[in-house]
Amino acid sequence: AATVGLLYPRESMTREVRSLDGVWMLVKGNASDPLQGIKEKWYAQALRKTGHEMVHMPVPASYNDITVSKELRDHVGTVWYERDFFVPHRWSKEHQRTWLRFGSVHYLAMVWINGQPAVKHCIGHLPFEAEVGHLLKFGNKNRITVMVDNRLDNSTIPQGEVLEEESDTGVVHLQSYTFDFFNYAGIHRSVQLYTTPQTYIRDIELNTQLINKQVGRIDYRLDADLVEPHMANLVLLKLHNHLGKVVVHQINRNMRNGTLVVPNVKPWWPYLMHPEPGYMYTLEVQLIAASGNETDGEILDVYSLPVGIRSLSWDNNSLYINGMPAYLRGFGKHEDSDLRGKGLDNALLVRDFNLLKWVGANAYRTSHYPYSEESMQFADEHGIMIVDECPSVDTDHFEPLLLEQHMTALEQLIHRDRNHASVIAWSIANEPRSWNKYGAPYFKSLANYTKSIAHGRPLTGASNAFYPSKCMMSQFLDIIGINRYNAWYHSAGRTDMIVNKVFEEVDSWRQEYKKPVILFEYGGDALAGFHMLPSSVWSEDYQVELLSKHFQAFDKLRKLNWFIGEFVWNFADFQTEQSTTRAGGNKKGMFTRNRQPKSTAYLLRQRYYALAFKL
Ligand code: GCB
Repeated sequence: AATVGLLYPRESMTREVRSLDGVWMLVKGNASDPLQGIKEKWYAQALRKTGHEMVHMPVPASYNDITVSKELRDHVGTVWYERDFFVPHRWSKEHQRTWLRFGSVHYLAMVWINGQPAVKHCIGHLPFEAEVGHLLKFGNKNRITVMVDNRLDNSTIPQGEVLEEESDTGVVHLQSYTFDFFNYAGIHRSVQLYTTPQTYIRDIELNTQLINKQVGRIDYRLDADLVEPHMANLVLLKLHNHLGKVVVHQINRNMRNGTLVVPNVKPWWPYLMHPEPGYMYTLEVQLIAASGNETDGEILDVYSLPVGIRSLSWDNNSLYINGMPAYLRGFGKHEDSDLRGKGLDNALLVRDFNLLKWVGANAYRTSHYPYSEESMQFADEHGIMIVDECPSVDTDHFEPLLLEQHMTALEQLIHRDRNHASVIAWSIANEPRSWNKYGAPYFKSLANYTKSIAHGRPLTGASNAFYPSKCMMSQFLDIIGINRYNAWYHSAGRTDMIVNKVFEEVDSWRQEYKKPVILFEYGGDALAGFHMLPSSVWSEDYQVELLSKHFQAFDKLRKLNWFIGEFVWNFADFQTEQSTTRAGGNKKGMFTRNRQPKSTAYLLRQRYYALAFKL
């Protein structure tokens, strides 16, 4: 079923938001019987009554790196979260609704309130919510219980396999997967309770465009739930500029859709493409019950949504923002940090955007899953262009059930992010094993479906097929994306084998598909502080040399006008599963895991500023 609702929770004169973030309790499920808690109905009573060991667990955060227990870090199966909370009496008023919303839980979540089922969700990385008023005790203490299952199998996005192996203490379960980032799990983003009136604004969909240099337009579609007897019969829309002044207002009586024409528009521009990048308006939407022809009546619901006004288009050579071709100076990133794992952390978020701007970047790809809604809002405000990737990585075994999940993931992602000016493309997959013969029909269906809901954005994806013709995905894309590790996974140590190779490889994808091309990944690992002269793999010196050789290839490619972006892998070092090819994680970052620069960060900064100012 198509996603409805899920507007980001915002307070207004008709809405309240209450955070359930904080320190919860956690019980680790039985590794050899993950569903024990369900069978024994652990949700029916306080977890402490089950007699199992409980630990404190911060929310939001991954649970893996918080304690000192290897069992919990490497746990495969379910864990149970719980906390108590109060809801005020005033929320029980008639014509009032209460919602429970999760920013994301990885991978599968089942939620109970006071022992009653409230909502469930899978795939991680995406928000979900439910109306919960009927389950709550108003003016009283309530209990919320969340079961989280981190197991990946053949039909999860991404895929994995749970293996049984013998250990010194008996049979153990191991999660195997082929992608390299650690499979962090837990309640990764904020948990909120919020209220809306009974008659409320369920959804808003926006499309923006510049009609000419002076005039912008916003096409909107509203979805309001109108409930007797509080029927709204009029919508009032007000567009505020960044100083809060109303620049356009409109009364809408059809309650569904319309267009706002914005004179003297200040368009949304990417960082360093204009002196005032990331310009955001705020669209205020009011549902009003007016009598007769009057426009002033009772305000039933108000919701305000930030909006950047810009045109986005593309052809077989380039991508255009407000009619200007854009060259993407970017990164592959991860949501990853010390202790928190993939948990949302505002200090990290703000630091990352400060670093992105310091380095002169104007884009990143949300490799390899949807990032937090808060980060999408930041990208809008700072003019950072987002290639928005769904959680499909290393897809293999192209089964119908997987296709269905993959479509659902894209549908939820697009629904969540379609109103962000910063989103310039949807990435449908990273490095699918797409040379397999089942790949073509799979990606044809997936791409057709995604195009039908793409909301004015081109489709892209990151391929690592050895030859362009072997890729079963790229023929269905608008922008070709490739990942290449010259002088790292191939010809390690040979920085004299980069310039021509990269040029020829990228060019061969252009020749095959005649579409714009982005290099979504290139790079090599460097241990911060490790130096070697002459340079050698794993040293900062080698990483610097590897990057500068790539830059030579990019400069040749850029002259051809269809090479539209370079995304170094990776913004920062990140955690991986333990392996002999990873030294305490993946060290391909330009910054360390705690966001301090390596030598390459300075080199990249020189390049990105020079590109931005065409020096
Ligand atoms: C890739 C993957 C990325 C890895 C990277 C690496 O091709 O897309 O997820 O982290 O290589 O460093 O091996």
